[in-house]
Amino acid sequence: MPGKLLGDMDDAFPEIQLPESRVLIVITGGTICMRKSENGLVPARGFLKAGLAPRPCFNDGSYPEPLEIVTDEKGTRKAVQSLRTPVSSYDRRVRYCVLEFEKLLDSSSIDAAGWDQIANTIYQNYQLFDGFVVLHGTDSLAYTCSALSFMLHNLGKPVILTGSQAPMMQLQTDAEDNLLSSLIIAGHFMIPEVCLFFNFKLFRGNRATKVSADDFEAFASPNLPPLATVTSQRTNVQWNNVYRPTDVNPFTIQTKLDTTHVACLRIFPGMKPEMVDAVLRLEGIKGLVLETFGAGNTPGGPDSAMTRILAEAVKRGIVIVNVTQCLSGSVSALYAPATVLCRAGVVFGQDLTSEAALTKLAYLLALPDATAEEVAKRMSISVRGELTETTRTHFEHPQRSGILTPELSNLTALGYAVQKGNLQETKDIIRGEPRWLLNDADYNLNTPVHLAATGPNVEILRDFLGQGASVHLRDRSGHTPLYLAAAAGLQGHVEMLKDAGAHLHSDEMVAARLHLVEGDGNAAVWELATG
Ligand code: ASN
Repeated sequence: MPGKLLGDMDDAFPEIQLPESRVLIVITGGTICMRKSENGLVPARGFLKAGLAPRPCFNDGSYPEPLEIVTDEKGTRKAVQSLRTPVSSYDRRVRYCVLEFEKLLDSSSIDAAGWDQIANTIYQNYQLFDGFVVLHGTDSLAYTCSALSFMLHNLGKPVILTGSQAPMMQLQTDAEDNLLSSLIIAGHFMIPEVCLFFNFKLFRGNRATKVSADDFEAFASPNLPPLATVTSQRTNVQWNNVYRPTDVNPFTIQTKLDTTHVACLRIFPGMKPEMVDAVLRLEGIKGLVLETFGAGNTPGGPDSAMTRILAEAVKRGIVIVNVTQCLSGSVSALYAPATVLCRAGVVFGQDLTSEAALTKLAYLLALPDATAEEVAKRMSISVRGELTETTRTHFEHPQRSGILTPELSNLTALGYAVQKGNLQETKDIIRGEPRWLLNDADYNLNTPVHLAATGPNVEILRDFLGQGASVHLRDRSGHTPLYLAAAAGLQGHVEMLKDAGAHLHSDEMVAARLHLVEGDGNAAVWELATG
C-alpha cells in the first residue's frame, strides 16, 4: 500500500534538520511528457497531475500552502500548486512547482525563440527558487543546453535540463529516475551551471552530446568527466570540475541568438569545394562551423580550391570555426592540412562539440557591437567552460568525514582570519590550500562568505566574491549571507553582496519586511537588501 510505504520511509529518516529548498520545474515538451496519438508520440499537458502527484517519491501528500506565484513564458503571473518530496538522505525536502509551457514541443522543433522563452522564465522566477529543472526533448537537448549556458550570464544557481527516452507514463521508463535525480541535485547542490542530467550522470550542458537514439544512456560528455554521478547511496559531485564565473555581477540574460546567419557543414571525402562556397555565399551568412576529419583536417593543400574558398570567406568577414567530427579530442595544427586552415584564418574550436560551437557562434554574433575579429578571438577561448583551456576556475569541496582533515582545519583557520579581518591571512590560507574552500561550510552550514558578510573587513568579502564564492548558500537556519549582513546593519557589505547578484530568499523576505515595519534602526540597510 503506497501510504504505508511512505510511513515506513519517514520512520527511517531523522527529523528534518535543514530548511526545505525550492525548485521550479519548467516543462517545454519532449518524450518525457508524451502520449500516444494516431500520428505517433506527441507531448501532452497535465504532467503534474498525471505524472507527479500520484508518485510517492515526488509527493509527500502535504500539498503546501499558499499557492506559489510564478511568471510563465509569456510574462503572465499565475498561482500554481507546489508539491513536496519526502525527506532526502541529506535531511531535506524539496518543494517544487511546475510551469508547463502553453505550446509543448517535440524538441526537434525548438529554435532561438524557444531558448528565449526558457531563459526568460528562469530570469523572471530566479529569486523565488534555489534551482531550476527544465524538461526538454532529447533530440536537440545538447543544443539547448549549450545555448542556455551562454545566454545565462553570471548564473549563481543550478539549471538542470533533462528528459527521457521513454514517456513518464510508460511502464519501463527512464523518466522517473532522470527527473527525480535532477530535482534532488537542483535542490541540494549549489552547482551554478547549465547542466544536462541523464542516466545517473550530471554533465556540463555545453560539453554533452546525444550518442544514442534509443539507449537509456543517451548522452555522453567525451571531453569532460561528469560533474556528478548518482549511485544508490549518494550523489558524488566532482567539485573540482564545477565552473563558476568570477566577475562580481548579478545574474542577467542575453536573448535572441543569431541562428539564421550561421551554418554547420560536415566535410566528407570527395566533397565538392563549390558546395562549401555556395554556403559561404548565402545572403547574410556570418559564421560557419566546419566539422573536419580527425585533428582538424580538410582535403587539399595550400593551393587547393577548398583552402582558397575558405580563406576568401574569412577575408569577407565570415567566422569559420574548425571542430572535429570525432566524438572526443581536440583540433590542432598537428598535420599540414590543419596548419593550412589555420593560416587561412580558420579559427580552431579546440575540443568544442558541434552543438557548443554552433550555439556559441550564434551567441557571440548576436552580442551588441560584435565584430568578426572579436567573435573569432572568443571562439577559441573558454566563455563558460565549454572548451578545454589550461587555466580554469574551480570550485572544490572537501568530503565530509567527521575527521579533522587538513581541509576542515583550513576552513577553521579561514574562519578565524575572517573574524580578525586579516585579508592577507585569508589569502595565504586559500592560496596554500590545494582545494577550494570558499563554498564549504562549518557545522552550522556557515560558509566563509557568511562569516565575511558580518566580518570587520569588507575587503575580505570582496576577495571571496571575486574568486567565485556563491552568494546563494543558506546556513542551518536558512539564512543567506545578505540577510546576515543586513541584520548586522552593514551597508557596505550589503551593497557588495547585491552587486554580486545576492538576493534574499523568499522566506527571508517576510522577516526583512517585518524589520522594516518594526523599524529596528536599520531601515536603510533593510531597504537596500529587499530592493
Ligand atoms: N523526439 C523527442 C524530442 O526530442 C525525443 C525524446 O525526447 N526522447 O522531443
